[in-house]
Amino acid sequence: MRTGSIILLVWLSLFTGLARSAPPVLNWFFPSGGQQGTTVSVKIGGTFPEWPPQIWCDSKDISLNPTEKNTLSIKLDTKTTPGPKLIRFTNKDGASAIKAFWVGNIPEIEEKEPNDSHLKPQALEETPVLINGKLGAAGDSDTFAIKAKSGQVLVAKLQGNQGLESPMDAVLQILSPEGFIVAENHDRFGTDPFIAFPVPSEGIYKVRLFAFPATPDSSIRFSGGETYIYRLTITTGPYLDHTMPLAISTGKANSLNAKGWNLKNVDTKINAKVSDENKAVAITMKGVAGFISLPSTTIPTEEFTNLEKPLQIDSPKSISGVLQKPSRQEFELKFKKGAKHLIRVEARNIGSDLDPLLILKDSQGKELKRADDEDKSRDTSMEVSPTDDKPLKLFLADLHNHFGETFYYKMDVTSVVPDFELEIDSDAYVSKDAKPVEIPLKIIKKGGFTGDITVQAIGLPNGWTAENLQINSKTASPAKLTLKPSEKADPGFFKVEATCGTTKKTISRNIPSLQSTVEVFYLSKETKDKK
Ligand SMILES: [Ca+2]
Ligand SMILES: [Ca+2]
Ligand SMILES: [Ca+2]
Repeated sequence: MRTGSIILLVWLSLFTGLARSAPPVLNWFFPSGGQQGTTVSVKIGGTFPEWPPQIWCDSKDISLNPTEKNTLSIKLDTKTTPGPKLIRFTNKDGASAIKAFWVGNIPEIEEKEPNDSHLKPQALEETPVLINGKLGAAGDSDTFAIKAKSGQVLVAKLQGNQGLESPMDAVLQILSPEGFIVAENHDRFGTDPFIAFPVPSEGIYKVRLFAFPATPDSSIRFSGGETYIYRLTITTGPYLDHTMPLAISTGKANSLNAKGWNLKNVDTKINAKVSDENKAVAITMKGVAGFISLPSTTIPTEEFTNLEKPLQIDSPKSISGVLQKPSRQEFELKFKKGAKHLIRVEARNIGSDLDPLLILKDSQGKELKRADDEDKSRDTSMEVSPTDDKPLKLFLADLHNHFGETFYYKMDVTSVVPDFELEIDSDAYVSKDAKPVEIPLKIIKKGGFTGDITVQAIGLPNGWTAENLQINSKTASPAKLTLKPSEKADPGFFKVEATCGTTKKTISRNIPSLQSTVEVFYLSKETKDKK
């Protein structure tokens, strides 16, 4: 009897263990993207208590169809916008992490092993091509062979850590037909490498990649694993790297100039338009490899082209330029006494080689201040508030005095006005033991903001209630928005809105590792065991 009851007890706790809440877990997609106009069979790494699962996607222009377990058929229209599509899985117990599936505009293939040796690489018949691959185990390296001619630039761009969250710090190399390393890059976009190699003579060149862990450990071997997923673009044809200017003005027609490689026979004019709601716009060119996401801005954009004289700035604008000489670029700031402006330079964050340094001088040439790195970034910003009406001189330079075509920058000059931001700390919340959910909102005040803010949960699922949260000048940060579940509260999505006077903001959560933001959050109640 005794033995029997012990067995029963163990069995019961196992059973209740299984019955406990189990939200879906999503680790990766493979392939982690596809070409417009194709249907891709995608394997999903993770655990899914139900199949078919409930799927959330931030875009309506792709269709996701569960087939066999842990597999999705993803259909992409020819008009599907390129870039990251955010996907997560949900059930009554919660939501998985959000991951991105990337839509591109050039043909895609899958990597084929074995390809470790440069003597036995995977041959690429045509470019442009995007290879979906994995550094599947420790020690793996992948090599691809492509025929290239003198006068061409061989471009190789790896996406792994940036946008896919693969835990890898990859290295790219180009090997000559004789097998010598003729180009190597470790990091361009964060820790993801990029190479543009001018081909000296015709032959079969190889592109090789391997990786170290994104979080360094003591191993000296190359690193790998099932999560070491990458997308590698290779081309000897036209490649779009960035545009000039590097931002797009909302509500008007913008004429952009494509910059990159092998663009000699390509029309490099791009016409683009973006509405006020869109924070960014995806830019691709037909038949051209390379994708960029341009930020939108409500201030005028301008390209700094006539470098012979300082560029005059007397009002907010977004200036794009390239540091083409070892000298610094000069601006003349004509602001009124006491007017506050913020000058923010973006370079490394947008793939430029420039490590920006800002130096502010008075009209006599006396240095007032300089700004270099900021937080964890090499990019920088500076607040300027003149003490008289005389113009100020602003210089933008590279910290290491380097220069060249890839030393581009975007410098946004904006007036500092009272404003606020609220930062939300997650994209999914769960009520434990039927208790209310508290959502911390970090309050960020700018330009001496003192206003009152009303925060409201919008579109709560059935059975949930929330009182509006009032934030005033005395409220401690983070403020807490409380959501209360009833006995029969449903799981579902909601948004958070903040109002101050006539200003209304939808609170979004920034996910830099996926180069995305999300503004719908998931709410659920932990399943209680019935004992
Ligand atoms: Ca591999
Ligand atoms: Ca390999
Ligand atoms: Ca790297």
